[in-house]
Amino acid sequence: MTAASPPAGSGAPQRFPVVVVGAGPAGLTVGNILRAAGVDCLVLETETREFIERRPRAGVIEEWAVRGLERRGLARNLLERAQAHTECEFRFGGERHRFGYTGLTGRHHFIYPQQFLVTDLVREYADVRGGEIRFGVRDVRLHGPQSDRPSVSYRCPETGERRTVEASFVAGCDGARGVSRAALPSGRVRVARHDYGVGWLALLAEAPPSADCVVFGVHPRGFAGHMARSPEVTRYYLQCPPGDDPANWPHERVWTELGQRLGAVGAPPPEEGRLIEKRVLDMHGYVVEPMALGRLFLAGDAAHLTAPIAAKGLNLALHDAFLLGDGLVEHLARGDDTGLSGYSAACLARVWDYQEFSQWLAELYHGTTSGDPHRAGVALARLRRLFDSPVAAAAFAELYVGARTTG
Ligand code: RFL
Repeated sequence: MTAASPPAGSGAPQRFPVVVVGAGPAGLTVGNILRAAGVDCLVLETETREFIERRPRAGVIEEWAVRGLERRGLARNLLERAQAHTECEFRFGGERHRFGYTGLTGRHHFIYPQQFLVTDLVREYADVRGGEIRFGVRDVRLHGPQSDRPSVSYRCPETGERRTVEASFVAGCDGARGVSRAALPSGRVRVARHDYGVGWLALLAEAPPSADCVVFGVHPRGFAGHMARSPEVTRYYLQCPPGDDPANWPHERVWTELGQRLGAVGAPPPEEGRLIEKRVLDMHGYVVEPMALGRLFLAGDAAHLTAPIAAKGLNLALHDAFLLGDGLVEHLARGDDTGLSGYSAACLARVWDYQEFSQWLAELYHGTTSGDPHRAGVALARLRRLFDSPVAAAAFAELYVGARTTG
């Protein structure tokens, strides 16, 4: 099902059934679902292909999300190369506390760096399924998203000319810093925000993982996290003041703090390596409601940001993309509007579940260093309960692997 469209550069606006703004996990998954159903679409991306294929971010993907990719023919490399994790470890009071979530839920996590997934998705979309994608576009603007004929314009990277593409639907998948969200009229949407009041120094080290699972250090000096990414690269986090300057964290200080905050009896010290990424993330989240108006549908970080506290953002982006891709195909191929009309509510149920879990977990990580003895006592009670109440452990495990609702 392809729409006749004049070639780019001919002067006349091109027309596509769907224009997808942003080639992250959300946009590329939507594009792949559309192409698999023979629906023509155009993906617009401000960065180059080389850049998005190398941009490191997430790494923990929930099993339902992987199965969703697999069902859509998008998980072949992931299933061959990803590690499966079944446990995590909390370190507090100088001791290690192992938490086996797969034993409680039957589900596990896949560890697969986000840039590998993006590489797979671009290749499948552009090189295998024949999808059209324009990289390096500038100054992207959405026009008339609530009209029957929305369009997207951009400046061509080669000529600097402004080009306009008409669409039946626009998928706004351009992440937290994109332009799609702002195209929703402010009087018709609500943006609910939450500021955690802490910063995390996000680090990537050229070093193998120092443990066989994700490790959370809840320490009087602040939270620290260890997350495997690949045999050569490991992600670490260190709680820091919001707005802190990464320059305040030279190599020596980083590894000393990681050693202290992740230290526990019998735990090997973190294996040091060159720090190839060092940035401060001010922990915050937001949710846009509704996620769609007229013919503009937001998906992923464009619609909701979940601070990486519980490693949920990429998973939510995939959940949205599955629902949006399937809903668009149902509408365009069969005239069935059920998926599109229920899209926002179906996404938001999982979004709010994950926002709640992130807040709950943030308090567990940061309460002890809040300076408030009441919050500190509550945080430790919450932590201990995971290991002495099977019911509390089961509830945590279900949310940690995202098993409460299905994708
Ligand atoms: P993305 O990945 O940001 O992709 C959006 C794309 O849109 C492009 N773009 C535009 N394109 C056209 N026009 C414009 N005006 C545009 N503006 C931007 C961008 O260049 C980009 O290519 O959004 P998407 O697809 O919604 O995916 C969301 C995820 O990337 C994000 O939620 C996760 O990375 C969050 N996250 C994690 N999520 C997990 O589920 N598990 C994790 O382990 C995890 N770890 C993390 C994370 C995020 C992190 N950072 C950097 C905030 C670790 C970190 C450090």
